[in-house]
Amino acid sequence: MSSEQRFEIDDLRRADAGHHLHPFTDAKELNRQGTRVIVKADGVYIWDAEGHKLLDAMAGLWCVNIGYGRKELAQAAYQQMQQLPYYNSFFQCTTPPAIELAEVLAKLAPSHINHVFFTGSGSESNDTIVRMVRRYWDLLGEPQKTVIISRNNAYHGSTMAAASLGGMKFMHAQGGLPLPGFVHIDQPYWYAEGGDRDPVTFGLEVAQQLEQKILELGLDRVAAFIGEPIQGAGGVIIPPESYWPEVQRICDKYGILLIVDEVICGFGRTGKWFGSDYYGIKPDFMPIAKGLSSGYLPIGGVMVGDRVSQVLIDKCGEFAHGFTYSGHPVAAAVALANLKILREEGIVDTVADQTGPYLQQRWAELAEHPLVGEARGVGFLGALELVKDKAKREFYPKLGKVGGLCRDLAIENGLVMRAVGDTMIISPPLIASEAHIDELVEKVRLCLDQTLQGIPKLNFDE
Ligand code: PXG
Repeated sequence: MSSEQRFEIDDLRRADAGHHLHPFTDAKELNRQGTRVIVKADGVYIWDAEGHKLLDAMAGLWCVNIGYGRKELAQAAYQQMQQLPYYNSFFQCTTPPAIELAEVLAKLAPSHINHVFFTGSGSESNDTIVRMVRRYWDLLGEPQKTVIISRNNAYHGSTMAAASLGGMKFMHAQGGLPLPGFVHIDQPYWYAEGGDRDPVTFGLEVAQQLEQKILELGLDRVAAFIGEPIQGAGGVIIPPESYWPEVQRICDKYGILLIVDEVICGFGRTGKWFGSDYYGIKPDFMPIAKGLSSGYLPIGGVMVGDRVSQVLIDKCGEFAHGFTYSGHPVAAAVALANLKILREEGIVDTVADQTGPYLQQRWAELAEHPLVGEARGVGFLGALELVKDKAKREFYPKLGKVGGLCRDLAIENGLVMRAVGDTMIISPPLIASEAHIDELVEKVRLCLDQTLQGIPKLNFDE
């Protein structure tokens, strides 16, 4: 695409409204407003078809870790497409990029994780895990161990099994979910649900719900627990420090499998390669996607720990599962180029030692704003709780009104920031500099001021 390319926005919007069904979108509402058409990007910025420049503080959808416009990834795709655009990994075949990527991932992952099963997305990764978990227990002579325990307000994808793993009530309300075999406990969301308990006590209590649920269902039925190290789509929910050690203890005590969803936290988002490294947890499975290719091409995978991979390898025979695009050579080549940049440019360490602490320091300053009840973050993740009463941790009525206003103002101010209810969230590209962080924080502050001014005009009765 040349930078001079012109877009007929009205034609594009008409065609979009006529033929394109968008994900997680109210189509009637969107078609009334007209979609925002993004036409180019560079570094931490994106541009829409009308020429507006926006600082993309969401890194696309939590994925463009190395930032936009890296020619090395385009080159890797171009070369691999000329050499071999496609071949599969079925029927005793595979391709060099898939092999090399598996080896690189095994080196990056915690030392007890040495295998990967490739998929096309995070959702496919989680569906794959459900099948692997069930197969694992079946092979060990416990086929009745099928239940996976997850958390309310978790997000693990949109396919039937992944949405069942997830704990989004509004998703379950459509299509008769969750499927049988998926059970949810409370999330470690202290700010909204901790009441008057201190965070450490609350973290322990919600972790111990796992133990109670195992005992209630019967250990003979419970196969695994799944959680994101930090919930992303749920609102950048950072568990109290007591939470993950207690979950690990319970999984170890009862021998159930631990699935740590790294789709957002993986590849540097927390300042470590994986959220599991950040929290010192030892997963049996890590679903990965997004930052694996920085979103340049769709690719995901399931990192499988030795405990499970040895059983699958030794006892399974054919594991009857796979995707046309498992280990796609072009996507794998792009992922390799992405990981090379992350490693050679020291991007993960920079997030850990320099820009991450700087972002967190600047982000924490926003807690002084009259609208902000809490400013929290880890690495390159951040959240602001917009509240009516800071002391009582009380939200405005009709969650989403104030957040929605703030998000819309952000767009007007040249910033992509998301609202989950009244929680504003960010997940910027990992290459954002201190100057970008300053720009981000100043824009957020302006949005907060304007939101505060706009609240009296909101109709909370609608
Ligand atoms: N696990 C986690 C933790 C995710 O965040 C998935 C799995 C599914 O990945 P795929 O590649 O199938 O989309 C995700 C995806 C949002 C939002 O609104 C977040 C995601 C996807 C769509 C919207 O924040 N995360």
